Amino acid sequence: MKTNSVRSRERSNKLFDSAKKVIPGGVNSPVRAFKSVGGTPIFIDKAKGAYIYDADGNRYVDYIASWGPMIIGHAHDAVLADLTATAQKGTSFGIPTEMETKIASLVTEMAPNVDQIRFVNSGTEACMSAVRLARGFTGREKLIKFSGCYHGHADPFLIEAGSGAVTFGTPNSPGVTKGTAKDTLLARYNNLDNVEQIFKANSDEIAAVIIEPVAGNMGCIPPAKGFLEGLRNLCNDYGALLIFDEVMTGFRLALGGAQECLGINADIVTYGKVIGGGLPVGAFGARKEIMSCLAPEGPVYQAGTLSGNPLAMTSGFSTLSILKGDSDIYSRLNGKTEYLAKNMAAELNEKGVPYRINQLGSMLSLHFCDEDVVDFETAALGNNQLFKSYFHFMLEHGIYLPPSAFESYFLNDALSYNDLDDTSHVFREFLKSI
Ligand code: KE4
Repeated sequence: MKTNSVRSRERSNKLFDSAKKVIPGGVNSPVRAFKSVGGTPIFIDKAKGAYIYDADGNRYVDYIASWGPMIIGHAHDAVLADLTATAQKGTSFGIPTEMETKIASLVTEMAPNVDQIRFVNSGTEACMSAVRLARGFTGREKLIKFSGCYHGHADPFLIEAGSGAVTFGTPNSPGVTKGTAKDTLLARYNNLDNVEQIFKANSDEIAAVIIEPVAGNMGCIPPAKGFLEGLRNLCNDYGALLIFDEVMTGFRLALGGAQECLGINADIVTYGKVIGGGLPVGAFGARKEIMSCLAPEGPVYQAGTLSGNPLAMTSGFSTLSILKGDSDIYSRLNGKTEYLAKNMAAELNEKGVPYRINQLGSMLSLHFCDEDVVDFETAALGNNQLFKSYFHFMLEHGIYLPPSAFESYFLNDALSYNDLDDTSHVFREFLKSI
């Protein structure tokens, strides 16, 4: 086994000290600060394929892929070539470009039940815009979301959100007004009766249900059998729109994302991450009847200076084209993820450590608990102390995992079976050490 035991991390530590002087917490997104696992974050210098390299020159096998976008691997030659060519022609105009139509056409071809798409600059923007559109289209105000699901940091979502907010144990963020919070109703993931109760109590007031069709912000949690179908039927019965937040699952689980993979059509779908191929892109799409309500065609306002930016559109178009042109990529990605899950389970069974591994497609999470992890409450039962030791042991041996038990792994196509075997071997060493 090639152990990439990490040498010094001195330069990362120095960079973190400098960053903290001028950036809150030294990071531009909280989960990067390692607060839930402790220790000091590494600073990345470069990346290529399946590997990231920190400021001290240490190499890591990367299992977060920038939290999803780098599905075809880091610094892909074809994407870089397209980006370089685009950049030579200018980087931003605030005027329409043909590339926006090209990627919109490609996405509407790939995404089931989406006639039109509007590009924005983040998953948060996509989700907040989708909720405003649903409220404008239905004339209703209330929103149902699920405990543990994360849809970005817009006010309507920071009501017991997953991901960073849960990791910090502050489910309701200060700054979110009571007025906002009253319009967001919380349901339990994979609990259809609970959702039906909420609908009954708020029957004609609910504009939309927003959900991660495969949750990735409380670890990876697939929908229970019949759950999404039940949501679809409840939305039909009560005249509410079903919003699939596919920021994580879009173009990852299949070309057509969770809608294709799980065979359920939402009314509005949001995208991020993979759709930008590593540049800042979010998007939301729906059938024309709904999208025609958006300004400038309709009254629901939404805008953005850098929306449809040429570089971001090029990066997304190039990435999506590679995915579309490679008929084998999803079976490769899924096969690698299943292989890793199987080998980790074998190590855990041999050691006799209680665990659950949730996996769907190229999303995976390991939970140190002896109950099935099916919602936020069961995800919170994990042994976080053990998770911290696991995270740091793997990091010290050149394996970069999500620095929180409430996150999913995102495998990328550049990972080799040797990388996966090295990961399992390091994992075995970790289990021996406890
Ligand atoms: P952004 O605004 O971070 O681009 O997207 C928000 C978002 C929306 N919906 C889902 C399902 C998401 O997972 C996200 C963001 N995901 C987190 C990872 N759990 C981003 C990492 C971070 O916050 O730094």
